[in-house]
Amino acid sequence: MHLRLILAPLVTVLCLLWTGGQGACGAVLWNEAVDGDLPGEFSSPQVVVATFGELTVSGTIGRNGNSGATDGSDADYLAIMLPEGLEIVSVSVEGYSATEGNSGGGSFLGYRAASSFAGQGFSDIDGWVIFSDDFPDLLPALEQPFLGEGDHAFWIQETNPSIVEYSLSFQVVPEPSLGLLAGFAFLLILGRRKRR
Ligand SMILES: [Ca+2]
Ligand SMILES: [Ca+2]
Repeated sequence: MHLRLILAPLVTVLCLLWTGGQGACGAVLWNEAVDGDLPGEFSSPQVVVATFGELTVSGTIGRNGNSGATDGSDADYLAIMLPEGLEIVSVSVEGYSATEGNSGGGSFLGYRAASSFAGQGFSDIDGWVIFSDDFPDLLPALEQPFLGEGDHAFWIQETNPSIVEYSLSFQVVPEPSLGLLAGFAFLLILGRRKRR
């Protein structure tokens, strides 16, 4: 298991302890029902700045009247700016349902390590995945062990004649520092001694 995925639950526990178990580390990064449709222009994604915690992005794609997808239906473009010292260690699908029509095997998500896309071809993306409601983490499919500081653009669309509601959860944690690694190693050693 990747070290960052081992550390992520530890950081989550520390976060809950820090906030008194209120779960205040979670936040809505974008909710189309409140914030409006994400842009359909691949060269101008909606830019959002990530913070520490579980960040959700919720929206609708497909034949809902908006545009930007390769078939003319609704595409959503989002660029997450990760400040120095933070990492995205997983992107999970929290919700996925076709409210109209049949979405087939899932919907398309393209990724590029940039603030925008130069086009809508496969040469314009660094990775892609067809996602549905059974995806605990999209990063392995995108061949990204984690996303570090900087800009990360996401292109979400549905190409079947349907309307899909989706909700993605980005887990943002501090990048493993030497102190955190030393502390984790100490806890491991302590745990092994107690088991003896
Ligand atoms: Ca949308
Ligand atoms: Ca859109």
